[in-house]
Amino acid sequence: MKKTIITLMMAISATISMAKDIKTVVFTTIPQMHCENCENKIKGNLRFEKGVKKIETDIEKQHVTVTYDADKTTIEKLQNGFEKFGYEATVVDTESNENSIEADSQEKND
Ligand SMILES: [Cu+2]
Repeated sequence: MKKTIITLMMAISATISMAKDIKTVVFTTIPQMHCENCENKIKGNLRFEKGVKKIETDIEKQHVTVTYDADKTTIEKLQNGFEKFGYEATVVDTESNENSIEADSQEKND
C-alpha cells in the first residue's frame, strides 16, 4: 500500500514539473467596453500577443479574462499589449491554475 502511494506521488510530481505555467489574470479596461465591437477589438488585438492562450470578455462586469503562458509573457507585457491599441488595463484579479496550486501544497508535505 505504501509503495503504491509513493509511486503515485512520484507520478504526480513528474506531471507537475512537465506542466506549463498557465495562469489567468482579470483586467478591467479604460476606455470601457460598450458593445460587441469593443470586445472584438480587444480579442482581435490581444490574441496576437505572445503567450496569450485565451481571452474572455464580460461587458456587464467590465472584465477581460486572459489565460496566458507565464513562461512566455507577464501581466506587465499583457498590459503593454493593451496600450498598443489604445486601452489601459488594470488588474482586478489573478489566479493560478490547478497545477501550481498542487505544486504549492506538495511543497508543504515535504
Ligand atoms: Cu463598442
